[in-house]
Amino acid sequence: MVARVIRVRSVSLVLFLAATALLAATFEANSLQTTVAAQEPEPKVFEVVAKRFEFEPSTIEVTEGDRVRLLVRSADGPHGVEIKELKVKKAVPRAKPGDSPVTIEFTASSAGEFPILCSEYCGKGHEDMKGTLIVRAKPKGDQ
Ligand SMILES: [Cu+2]
Repeated sequence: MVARVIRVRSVSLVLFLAATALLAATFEANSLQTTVAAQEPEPKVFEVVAKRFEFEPSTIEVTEGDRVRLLVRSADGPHGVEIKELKVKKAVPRAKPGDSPVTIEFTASSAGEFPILCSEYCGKGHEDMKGTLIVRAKPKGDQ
């Protein structure tokens, strides 16, 4: 009987040690992840409204190499955001109260001016619904 109690105790001790080791390992992995995440550049965030028949703002300016995040909402019916050169294409649904915006993320990998198009037919002015993404060349000497 006594031996049995001791055995139960040592089993729980082993379990406790294993759990502690696991916890420590998890903690280490987590802090490692945090370090990696901290090295990634923070995205440049733009709130964009898509409406018949324009994007607001219609011009978005970033620097080459920037990570870009667009938070897009429709102010009326369904629209979409398409930047062909960057292989961006995402539908923006009809405006509904309480909706969260559509998130589009990409890296502005090369300098230039890229048309932002509406990818969903949204009415008579659809073809004219255009914005511009301006990617400025990275200043020289800046890595
Ligand atoms: Cu549209």
